[in-house]
Amino acid sequence: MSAPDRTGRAPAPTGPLSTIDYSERIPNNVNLAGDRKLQRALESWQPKFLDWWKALGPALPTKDVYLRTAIAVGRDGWAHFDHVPMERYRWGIFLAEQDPERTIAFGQHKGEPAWQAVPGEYRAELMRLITVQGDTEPASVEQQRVLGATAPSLYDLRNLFQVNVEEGRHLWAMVYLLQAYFGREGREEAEQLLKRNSGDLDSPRILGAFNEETTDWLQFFMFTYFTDRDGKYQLGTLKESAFDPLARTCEFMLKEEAHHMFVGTTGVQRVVERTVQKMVELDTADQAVLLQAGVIPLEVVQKYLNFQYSVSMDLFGSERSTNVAAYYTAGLKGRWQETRRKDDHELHADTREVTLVRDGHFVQETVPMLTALNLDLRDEYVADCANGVRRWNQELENAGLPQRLFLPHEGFHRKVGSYSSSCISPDGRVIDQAEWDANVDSWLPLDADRAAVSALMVAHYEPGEFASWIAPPKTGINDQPVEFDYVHLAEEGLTA
Ligand code: BYC
Repeated sequence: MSAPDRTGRAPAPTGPLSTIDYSERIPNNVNLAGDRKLQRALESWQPKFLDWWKALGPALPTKDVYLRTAIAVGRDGWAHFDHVPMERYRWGIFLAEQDPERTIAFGQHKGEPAWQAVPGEYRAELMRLITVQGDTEPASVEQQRVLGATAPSLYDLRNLFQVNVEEGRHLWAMVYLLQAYFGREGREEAEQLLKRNSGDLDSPRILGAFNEETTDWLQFFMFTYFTDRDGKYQLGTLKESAFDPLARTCEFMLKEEAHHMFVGTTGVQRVVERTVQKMVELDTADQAVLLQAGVIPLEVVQKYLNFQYSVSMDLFGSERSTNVAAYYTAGLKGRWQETRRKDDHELHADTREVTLVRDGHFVQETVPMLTALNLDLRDEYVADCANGVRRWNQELENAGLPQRLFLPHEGFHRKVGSYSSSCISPDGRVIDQAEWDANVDSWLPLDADRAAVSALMVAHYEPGEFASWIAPPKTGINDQPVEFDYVHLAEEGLTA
């Protein structure tokens, strides 16, 4: 049984309810019907969400899309695939099953039972973490709003929309927590999540990367590779949270997140595959010739990679952060795979080296481990990012080409943390402003690069057809053929 929280409200989750109740207006496995007040609050938020979706969600008019919908949270068979009109997608509230024996794995409350209610002393911090997480979800949908107009295929269009509806559901997940556990303030925060907008000068999204434009599909693939991967790691730390409803929510979100990163990994890989084919066929690496031949030159792919990787690195916060130390000690946010770590899970005596820039040189400083936990997480992320790059380079290696893509140095183009006041080249040299200015055009996408990429982005809406700049995938979605009619456009969409 869940204990009432300190706002006096009874939180909804009552235990494992593996099957999701689709008879409800808001599908859920948290027994929403048993909490009328919460149900009313969510039902009054629902039309605002739908208005937001209509105004700032996918712009391309569609009849229906072959989408995955969560139907259960158990280990097997959690998803159902079918053509559904997007505005009738069953966004809902799904938590992973509860482990009634779960105890807190780290921090000063280690060993105590996981919390089913919000402890008053951590209310503000928990609400902040949930709000930041919630803010990113609709932001990404806003960023990707216009991409449908230039989709390279129906397969890719469907993947874009799948990512969009699931980010919408992740917003629901955070709104549920805010409304169920944080009273009036939580309801107000839930409203704000729809009012801040990506790139809005007066009311921007909270974190930097979520105010950048997603200009084209190459950037979308880089976003789902690098930025969604930050999502994976941040959700992985919140999945360890002592606050059990947050942990269970994030655990289920991570299931959906895997497909988003698949879209990024395979998307970039298919771009590289096409470029490599043309490089071999035409025996050239010349950018202008390759663009003329309808593919994206590797230098441009590298610039997009440099950009998205560096803004995503900023999402981990500072290398030295008292915030993260406090979150960890309180039990709000753990480490990646906390329970598999072989240490005392309190870390008071531990230290680690952090790289800083001093007088134009990299220096190492030893800091308490607790304050370096953003870096601990970022290191896991960097190692994971490198795997995809290796996979992309395999295309080049297989074709016998000498060029390689690479992750720029962790200090390159940073706005947050210890590198943010220095100029650092992609190959990891501290340089002066003049050298930065002289070279930045070859490191980050120029307007001209984005324009050249955009010029290639012509929509392909015939089943099985693909744009020149991207190879078809090896297999379709859910065992359907690649040439399946994944999306039925509305009449207006066809002429868009
Ligand atoms: N931009 O101590 P610091 C996802 C702020 S993505 C702007 O260095 P801290 C998704 C910071 O808020 C995952 N501001 O860092 C992906 C703080 O401000 P306050 C999203 C930034 O607090 C794709 C101040 O600077 N989830 O799910 O240890 C599609 C000093 O901060 C930035 C989360 O992030 C920035 N980049 O860590 C869809 C998890 N970085 O509080 C979805 C929840 C820092 O002093 N959030 N600041 O006013 C957190 O755990 C932490 O807030 C952060 C920052 C990791 C973001």
